[in-house]
Parts: sequence; structure tokens; C-alpha cells
Amino acid sequence: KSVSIVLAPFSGGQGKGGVENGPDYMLKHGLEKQLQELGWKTSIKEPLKDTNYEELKQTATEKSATSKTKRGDLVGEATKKIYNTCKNEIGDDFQLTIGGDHSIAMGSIAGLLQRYPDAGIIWIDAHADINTVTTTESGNLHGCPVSFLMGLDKENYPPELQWIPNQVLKTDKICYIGLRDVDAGEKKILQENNIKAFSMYHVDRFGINSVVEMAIDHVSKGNKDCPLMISYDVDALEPSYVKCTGTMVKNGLTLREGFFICERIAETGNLVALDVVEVNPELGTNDMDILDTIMAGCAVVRCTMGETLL
Ligand code: DIR
Ligand code: MN
Ligand code: MN
Ligand code: MN
Repeated sequence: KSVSIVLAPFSGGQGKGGVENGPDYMLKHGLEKQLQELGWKTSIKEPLKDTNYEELKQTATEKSATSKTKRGDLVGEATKKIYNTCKNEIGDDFQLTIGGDHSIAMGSIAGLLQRYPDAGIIWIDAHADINTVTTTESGNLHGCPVSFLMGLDKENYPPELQWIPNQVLKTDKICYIGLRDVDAGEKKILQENNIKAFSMYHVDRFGINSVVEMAIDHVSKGNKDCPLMISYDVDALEPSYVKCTGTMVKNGLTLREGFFICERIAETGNLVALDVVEVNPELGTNDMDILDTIMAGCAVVRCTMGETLL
């Protein structure tokens, strides 16, 4: 078994610097070696390697002035590169993408869906990330990747995001777990499109085991071999364990609940890809907090990739 580790050190989908250092910190923590110890043959892909985002940033505001969303040109350029790597360079490998902010999922998911058009996406997050250019209150594109993948409000996409294959993600092939901070406009989109979502209420109501089972069933559409992908925003987890992330929301998943989701989906044998995003080491006020967050991010990867299966 082989894994392509796609590094996505990108922060332009939101306003806080530092999240571009997530991949570096997770690798320095030994992530690649941990995967090798689990029996994976690893290779590293760096689609953003030759991009100078400092230079791009200076022109970004001007170029994006016609759109409500911020840094559309940066996000468009970075996600398209990630898309091309995920589409063309992964082959049969497991696709592991390390962010970066969650806007990078536009690239990783659109790319994966070119190789596995039928894949089901399980989105672990405190947020729904389904704002459109019209509904977004913050203008941050990390709050919008799902709507772009679904082709919602396409007429208003920033020009640099027009590359996303139209409606590459079907509204019934995604399921959320962990939601607890969903904007009013997003709630409307979820309801109107009948998108399956398990909030923290549902986790308490049914328990994490049933929730994961229902999520797998929903996105698999009766196909027991349906390829599955997890897009994992670490802010889904309770902030006391994960303090170094850009938009903390209290009352999240416990670490065990958060890991169990990965373990159970791994157990299906159908997992083909994982994103881990929003690890921002710069937001730590002390070394312990930074280590906690990095360790949680690495543990999510290991649980997804077989560590806890006997
Ligand atoms: C908010 C926050 N809904 C937005 N989203 C975040 O900016 O659209 N997503 N933080 O991870
Ligand atoms: Mn989030
Ligand atoms: Mn919000
Ligand atoms: Mn997110």
C-alpha cells in the first residue's frame, strides 16, 4: 500500500497567517515515519512548491475587488495546482492532503472525484463550509469550498475559480459530522438541497457509532464498495484539545469521538483519501498547546490509515 502525501501550505482562504505551516509541523512531528511504520510506502507531492504567495498577495486585493470573496485569485491558483496533482499524479495511491486552510479541499476533492467519480465525502467540521459568494458574511473562501464543488451560485464565482468542474460533487454524496456553527445562509442551503448533516446535537442524540454508520450509508448509496474520502477540519474537535486552529467553536467532538470516526470509516476498507486542515501552529501561546494540536492532527491521519485496526 502506497500513500501520496500532498502538501498544501496555503492560508489565503482565511485571514490568519500561520496555517500554511501546518504541513511542516506535522512532518517535523514524524508523520511520514509514522505512516511507514504502519506499512505505507510514502511519497511527497508539493503542488505549491514554486508559487510565491507573498508576491501574489500584493495584487490579490485589487484583482478581487469585484467579488465579495477575498483573495479569489490566490485561492484559485493554489487550488487548481492541488487539483492537477490530485487528478494526475496520485495513481492508485491513497491521497493524503495536509493543509493549509479548508479552501484547499476544492482542489483535493475535485481531483479525487476525477479518479473516483462515485466517491462519498464525509466532512468533519464545526462549520458547514457551504457559503456561496452571495451568502458569505466573512468573505473567506475556506467557508465556501463545498458550494464551489457543488456548482452553487456558479455565475458569481471569482474568475480564477471557474476551473472547478461543474457540479463535480453531488449534493447527496456528502455528509457532515460535528457541525455547531452554521451561518443562516448555510442552513438554508443545507435544507433546500436536502444535504445530510449530523450536528453535535445528533452526536449526543444517537451516539457517535450510529452517526458514523448513518453517514457511511448515506454517501455510499447502497454500494458496499463505494470509495470514501474524509475531509477533516481539526476545529471539529473540542478546542481544549485543539487550541491552534483559526476558528475554534466550543462543545466539539471529544478526541475519542474524533478518532473513532476515522477508525470506523477505515474499517470499511473503502477509504481512498483524507484531508487534514486548519492546523495553525502560530496560534499557540505555549509549546504544549502547539504540540497538542499537531499530535491530534497526526493521530487523525494514523487512525484513518489503519493504526488502531487489529
Ligand atoms: C464562517 C466560518 N461560516 C465563514 N467558517 C469557517 O467564514 O463562512 N470554516 N471557519 O472553517
Ligand atoms: Mn471549521
Ligand atoms: Mn460561522
Ligand atoms: Mn472547515
